[in-house]
Amino acid sequence: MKTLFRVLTLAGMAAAPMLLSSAAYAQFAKAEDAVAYRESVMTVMSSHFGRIGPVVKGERPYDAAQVQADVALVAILSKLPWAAFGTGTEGGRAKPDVWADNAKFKQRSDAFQENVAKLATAAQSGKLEQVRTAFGDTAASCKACHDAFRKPK
Ligand code: ASC
Repeated sequence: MKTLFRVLTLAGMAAAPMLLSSAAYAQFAKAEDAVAYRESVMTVMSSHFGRIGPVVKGERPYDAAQVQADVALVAILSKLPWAAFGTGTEGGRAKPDVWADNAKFKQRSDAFQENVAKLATAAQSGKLEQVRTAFGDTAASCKACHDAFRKPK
């Protein structure tokens, strides 16, 4: 019985990443639920990303562990919004081109995620100079996607 439990636990742990990737098929009852989900993720991600800005500008002391913690959250959050841009979820500040030019949207969101991965590597290095460069590249890819696909307020 104990062994069976262990096997089931391990199987559950192995399935966890699949559950995460099946978020790509996430179902939202209403379009507004998808809008609220993606806006919430962006808000929290922006909070943690934004904390690194003053550090790379030299306005706040560099605490490598704190930057790593913020970047770790950004890395997780950066995977989440995309499943909430499914067909029929038009709304919020998303421009119609998210759906009309979805290939470009995917390209921009992929580029952003690649930059976040590089930022995570830079944070792990513990070197502020590397964090500064990767942070700038990531911010540029946030902006590139927003400029093309987010309505101004
Ligand atoms: C942020 C945030 C963005 C990006 C962008 C970078 O913290 O909320 O949208 O950085 O401003 O240019």
